[in-house]
Amino acid sequence: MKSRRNFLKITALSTAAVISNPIIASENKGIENKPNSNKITKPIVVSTWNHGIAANEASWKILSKGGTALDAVEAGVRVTESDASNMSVGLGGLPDRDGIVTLDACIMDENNKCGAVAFLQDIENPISVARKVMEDTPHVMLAGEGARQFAFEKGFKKTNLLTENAKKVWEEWKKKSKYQPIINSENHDTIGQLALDENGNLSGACTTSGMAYKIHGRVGDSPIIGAGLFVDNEVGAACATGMGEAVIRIAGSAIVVELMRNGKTPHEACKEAVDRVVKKHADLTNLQVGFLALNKNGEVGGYSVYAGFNYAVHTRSQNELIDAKYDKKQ
Ligand code: SD4
Repeated sequence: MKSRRNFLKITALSTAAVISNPIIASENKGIENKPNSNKITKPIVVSTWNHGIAANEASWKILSKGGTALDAVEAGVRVTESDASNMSVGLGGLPDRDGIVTLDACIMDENNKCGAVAFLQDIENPISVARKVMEDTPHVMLAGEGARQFAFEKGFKKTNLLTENAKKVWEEWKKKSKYQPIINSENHDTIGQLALDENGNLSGACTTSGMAYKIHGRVGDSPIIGAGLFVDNEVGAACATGMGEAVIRIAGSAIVVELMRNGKTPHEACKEAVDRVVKKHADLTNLQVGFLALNKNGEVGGYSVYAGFNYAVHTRSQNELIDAKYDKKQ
């Protein structure tokens, strides 16, 4: 994601938060925590990408008052979903190749309860619909028109998600694209968020407009439990960003959690999952994938195929952006 920083506009709130907090942005440093069960960092919330700073702020309002990780992650990613200037999540997200914005999201709590929506249209906050699927139905995932109808039944309002700006960008794309979905490492940036609350419970959320200009009906990893997100309250939580197809192929987030269960640090687990992505794909052109993980001790790690992935970490002392370590420069 070479020019991702140009592509993604940081919101005014994010900018303020970045300015007021020190940024660790040193080249390929990342966080490399060693397990230390004597010291648990909690509460803590972590999110993918620059927009994670603003999302973390919203989550922190809940976590700092002793609120649950589940409430915190829902509130956090709603900020990104409702930010029309963000072109990769929720309102204002780039559409599919037919000009239709379709959204994917999932949420998971400390009891292995989970809910998801895929290929959802016309709803600004899919994460909250996913939570309703989790809490009000016996199912895990609703998709497409059924998910949309369910959202209306639950009182969600119909919203036009295609902003004038996103429409203009799509119209430009159409001129050159010949209607081919192009997998481009610069046209997507999901928010995945993981939190550990004061009671030591973990939850996570993941939400996206998916890959821009995808074929109508395409669903990525982000709403798939075990791919875009996985939480096991005994061990830790993980989420993914980047090319969803590659994440699904290795059951990415579930693998990261299993690796932590087997003793890896969050950093080591994310690295090993990335190694697996690299090993399983002969052609790595534009194949960016990043994983973010948080364990029960509040230790954090992130790793990506290519340089450019970053994540925001909010603890009692700060809300900071960290550049993940990576496998390849470009
Ligand atoms: C997808 N994984 O739809 C998402 C896109 C993404 O950072 O994460 N971008 O494939």
